[in-house]
Amino acid sequence: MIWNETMECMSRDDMRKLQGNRLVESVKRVYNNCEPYRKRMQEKGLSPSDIRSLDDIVKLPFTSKKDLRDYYPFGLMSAPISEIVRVHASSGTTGKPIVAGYTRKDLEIWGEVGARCFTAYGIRKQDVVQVSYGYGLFTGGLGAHSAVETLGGTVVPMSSGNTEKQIMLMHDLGAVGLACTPSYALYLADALADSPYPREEFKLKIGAFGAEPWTEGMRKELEEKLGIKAYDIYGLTEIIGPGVGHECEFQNGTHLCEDHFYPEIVNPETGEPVAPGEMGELVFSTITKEGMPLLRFRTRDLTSLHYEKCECGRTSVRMGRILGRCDDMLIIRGVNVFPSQVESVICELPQLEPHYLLVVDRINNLDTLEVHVEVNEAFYSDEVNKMLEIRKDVVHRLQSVLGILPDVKLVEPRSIERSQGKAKRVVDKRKLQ
Ligand code: DLL
Repeated sequence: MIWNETMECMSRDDMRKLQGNRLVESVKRVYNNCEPYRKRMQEKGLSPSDIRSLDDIVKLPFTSKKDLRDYYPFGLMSAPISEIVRVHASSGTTGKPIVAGYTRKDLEIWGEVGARCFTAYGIRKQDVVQVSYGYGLFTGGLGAHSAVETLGGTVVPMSSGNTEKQIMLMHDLGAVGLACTPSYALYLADALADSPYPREEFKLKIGAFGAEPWTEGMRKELEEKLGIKAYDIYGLTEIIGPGVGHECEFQNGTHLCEDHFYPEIVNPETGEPVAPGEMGELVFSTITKEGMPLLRFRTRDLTSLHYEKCECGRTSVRMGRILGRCDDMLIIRGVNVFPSQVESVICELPQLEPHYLLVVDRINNLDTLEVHVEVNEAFYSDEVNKMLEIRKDVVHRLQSVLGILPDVKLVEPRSIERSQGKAKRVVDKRKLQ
C-alpha cells in the first residue's frame, strides 16, 4: 500500500517539473522574507527571476550548519514568529543548538511524509506503534508521533528510557511497530529477552529505526533478535525531522519524499555535483516549507542517489545507506575510517555483540585506534587462548576492511555503556589534547 500514490509514483519528468515550480516559489519566498538569503543572492548577482527551473539550482549559494549557528535562533526564518507554531532543536557538538521553526502547514507536511514512511513499512490504522524516540526538542519523538497519528494508527508516546516499562507496555498494549534508534532497539531486544514475557506474547513485527548511521549487519542482528522487519527512517532537524525518507518492503534504498525535499549529491570538497549513483555529500533544498525553508543545505551526510524505479512501484529517488557524516570521519594515520565500517565487520562475526566503541589517541605523534567490542556471552571465556583466537580473527578482518591495524580490546558482555538515543561510538582523545 502507498500513502500518496500521486506523489510517490509520479513519472520522473513530471516530478522534475513539479520540483522546478516549487523551487521557483521557494526562492521567491526566501528572497522576499529572509534577509541573509536575499543578501547572499544579491552578492552573487542573482534575483529570483534567474531561477526558472531545476537546472538553475546550481546557481544558488549553499547553506551550511554554520549559517544556522550564525543566525541563531530565528535569523533564517522566512515566516514571522506569529506564524511559527513549533520549534525543535538539535544540539551540535559545539555551543548553541540549531533551531528550526515550523508553521502549521509545515507540521501538516511533516505528518504527511511521516505517514508515507509508516505506510511503506506496513503499519495500518489498526496497529499500535510504540514511539521510543526521545520527545522534546529532538524531532524523533514528536515526528514519529505525528506520522502514526496522521495515518490513523494508535500511538504509544513512550519516549526513551525506563526500559522495563517499555517492555511491559509493548507486551500489554500489543505494539506492532517500534520506533527508536537502532542502538536503543538493540538494548530493548536484550531487555525483551531477559523479561518474564515469552516472545510469542509480543505482537511486534515492524521497526522504524533511524537518527544515526546503521549497517546491514545491524539490521540483520535486530531482525533476528526481535523477530521483526527493521526499516530505515531518515531525516534531520534542519529539513523537517524523521520523514525525509524511508525504506519500503524491498529494503533496497531509502525513498526520499522529493516532492518536498529536493536532493543533490555534491563532492564534499569542491561542492560540484557528482554523477548519479556516485557517493558524495547529500544536499537538500526544501521546496514547500514556510517556516524555515533552506536552499542547498549541506547535510554533511555521505551517500549516493539512485533514480531507477523501485520494485514496490514508487518512482521516487532512493538514497543508499549513509556511510557516515563528513564530520564523523576519523583520519587515522592519514587513512579515512568510518565507525560504520567497523560495525559491518563486528556484525559479521557471531563471537561478537554489536556493542562497540572506538577510542582514538595520539601517542608519540602516532595516531592509535582501539576498538572495544563485547564478546557474545556464549563465546566469552576465562581461557586466554580462546580469547586470543577470537581477537586475532577480529584484528585480521578489521585490518583488511580499514587498511590500518587496530588494537582490539575484547570486553565482557554488557560492559559497554548502552544508549537510549543516539549511540556514542567514538572517543577521540586527540581532540581533548
Ligand atoms: O536524527 C531526525 C530523525 C529522528 C531521523 C528519528 C530519523 C529518526 P537530527 O538530530 O537533526 O535529526 O540528526 C540528523 O542524523 O544528518 C544524519 O547524520 C543522522 N541520521 C538521521 N537518520 C539517519 C539514518 C534526526 N536513517 C542527522 N541513517 C542526519 C543514518 C541518520 N543517519
